[in-house]
Amino acid sequence: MTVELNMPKSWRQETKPHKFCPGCGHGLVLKGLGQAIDELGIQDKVVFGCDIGCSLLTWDFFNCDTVQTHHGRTGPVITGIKRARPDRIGIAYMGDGGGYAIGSQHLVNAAMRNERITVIVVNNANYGMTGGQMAPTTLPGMKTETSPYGRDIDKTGYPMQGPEMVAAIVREGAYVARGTMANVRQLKTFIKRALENQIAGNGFSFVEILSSCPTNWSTNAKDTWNFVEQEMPKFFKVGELKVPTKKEE
Ligand SMILES: Cc1ncc(C[n+]2csc(CCOP(=O)(O)OP(=O)(O)O)c2C)c(N)n1
Ligand code: SF4
Repeated sequence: MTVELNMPKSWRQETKPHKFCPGCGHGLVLKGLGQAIDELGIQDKVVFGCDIGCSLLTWDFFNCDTVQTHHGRTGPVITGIKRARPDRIGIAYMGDGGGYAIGSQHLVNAAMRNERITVIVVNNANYGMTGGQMAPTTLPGMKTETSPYGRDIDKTGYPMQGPEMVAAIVREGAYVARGTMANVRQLKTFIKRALENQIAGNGFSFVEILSSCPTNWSTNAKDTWNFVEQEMPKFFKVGELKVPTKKEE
């Protein structure tokens, strides 16, 4: 019996199975992204940039031009490529540590400049690759390697809300949304709309995806799913925050 592989065409089949831990959300996010690339027929135009952190495991993930960057610097690298080659579709893919901690100034400035790129931030509420330290997105009371008694919001503040911040500073023409791995069809739709916004030349597009890290959360399958589906949306509201209404002047 032959088993038919259900993989996006834009995935590199010879590098699968992928390298993420079992139960990791990155795989589902990348499935949605791969399907969006397939449906838009843009595989030959995409330049995919991945960060340091577990996103770097995507350096050989797609049959697309790919660049792996310094931690937090994927946005500037993809911005440079897009400015040099406006005909390309630039995708900057990173974790919440890369996007909201070390790379936060790049995210803010790319959004302020309304760069015609698509940024995807995978929010797993911790620094995954380095062993589960507290991230800007760690939930109040959540235990991590560096918050063993739970995140104390009096000392470390509330979780960073990336899409809300980006939506507040972008200009007309930008697209901003938050999806979740608990709804792959919806996350694919959000990523597809973000890419369409770039293709239309409207402006900056930004999608955060709520995602799992069972290895560092130390959760079983049921608790992992519950955390993504029930706990994370209490602080991170899923949906579209900004949809372009007119092309920027
Ligand atoms: C300039 C720099 N600072 C720190 C590090 C160490 N480092 C590697 S991965 C990482 C955290 C990654 O976390 P995140 O961006 O949330 O991605 P995840 O692994 O959770 O997908 C850190 C701090 C680094 N590689 N380079
Ligand atoms: S450490 Fe966490 S984010 Fe990284 S591959 Fe494993 S489960 Fe995924």
